[in-house]
Amino acid sequence: MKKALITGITGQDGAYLAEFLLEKGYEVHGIKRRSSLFNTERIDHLYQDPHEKNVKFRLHYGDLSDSTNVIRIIQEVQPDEIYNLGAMSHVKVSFDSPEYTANVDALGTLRILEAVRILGLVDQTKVYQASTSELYGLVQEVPQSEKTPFYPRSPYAVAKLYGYWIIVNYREAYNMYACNGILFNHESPIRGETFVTRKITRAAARIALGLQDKLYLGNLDAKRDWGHAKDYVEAMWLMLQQETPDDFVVATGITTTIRDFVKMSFQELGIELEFEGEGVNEVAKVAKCNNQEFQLEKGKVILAIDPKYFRPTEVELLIGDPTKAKEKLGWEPKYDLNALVKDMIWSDIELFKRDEYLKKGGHRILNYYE
Ligand code: NDP
Ligand code: GDR
Repeated sequence: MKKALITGITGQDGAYLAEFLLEKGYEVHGIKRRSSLFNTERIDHLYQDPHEKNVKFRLHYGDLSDSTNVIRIIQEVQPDEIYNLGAMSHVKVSFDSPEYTANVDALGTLRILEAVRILGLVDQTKVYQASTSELYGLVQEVPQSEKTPFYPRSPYAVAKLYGYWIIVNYREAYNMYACNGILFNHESPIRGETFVTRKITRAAARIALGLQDKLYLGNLDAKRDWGHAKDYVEAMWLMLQQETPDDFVVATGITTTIRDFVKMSFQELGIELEFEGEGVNEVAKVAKCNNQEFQLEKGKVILAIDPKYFRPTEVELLIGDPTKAKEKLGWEPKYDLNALVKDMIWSDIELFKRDEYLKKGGHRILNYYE
């Protein structure tokens, strides 16, 4: 039975990957951070009582900023495959905490590689690194492929650039099986609430259910190549099952503006929007509500711009070329953007129906704007 160690197991991708590997028969170990509240909501359904025999799923307390901890866990687990998904993964927040981001996202990757080397596991342990389309940053060419030059545009992307190259370097220097998955944006119903797609689907559901008035966003013109996280974790695994290690772009090849993602999300609920104004004065109003379950008046402003969500330097256009992953890994995504939006929005409606019920019962429901 193969053993996998996942850093960032409590995150979106970690949760889907853990599920995927357990289904494949792996023994799955994950590193979770200590926090004052439980932070395992995404993986609670996978929990196995560690007191039982033949436990296939185990969590270890740890942090990528702590070399001693990383070395000890890898020594204890002796994994066949390590998936390094742990990171301070929010681009905007990386401008607020640049040093921490560098420590975890850049040096954290080095700590994993060094642990494998120090422990003499180079021939046993394969390493997957969660690299990102943010590496492309300022547009050099489209679509972006494995050969496109990098031009990172945030402390997050600069830290991930180090992660990318240290993986390549350890592969070349020590013959390590180490791969970069250059993954374009991938989303799901368990996407973090402050990433733009989930912020939109949550708000659309809450606005439709009468729990929130308005959604505030930043740059609506940015374009992203969005896929479903479930499809993307399969590509991660495929990268570690090859004869030789290599780096792969994982994307859909289709790009969409944030504005269109907003339109699609409301449309899925039967709400048509019209956008008016420009720049910071742009708003979206309800043009028509075709769903009788939702009480939305024509002309109601449901979206406005808040400049606090603009980034000091923005990545305007991402569109990936997944040809290599399709040809060499045989990877094929199952979800298109429509299916992704459907999955996210109906899951959020389901989630917030509970709040609607509580509100009707007189309970106070917070208005989220993040
Ligand atoms: P999430 O933000 O959902 O999850 C990040 C995970 O990293 C969480 O488990 C988090 O723990 C953990 N983490 C954060 N800081 C540390 C630390 N100091 N030590 C150990 N673990 C830490 O990200 P995603 O699941 O969306 O992304 C997974 C990886 O893929 C990340 O590295 C991200 O940068 C990268 N990526 C993501 C893409 C996407 O579109 N989703 C695209 C390309 C790359 P906690 O739950 O405690 O916060
Ligand atoms: P990104 O994702 O920065 O691409 O990084 P995010 O969803 O945060 O932003 C996408 C685009 O939307 C614009 N935007 C807003 N973004 C947020 N978060 N909140 C807003 O209110 C808002 N309004 C407009 C942004 O300016 C941006 O252009 C994600 C992360 O998962 C990274 O870890 C990963 O590496 C990349 O995807 C690929």
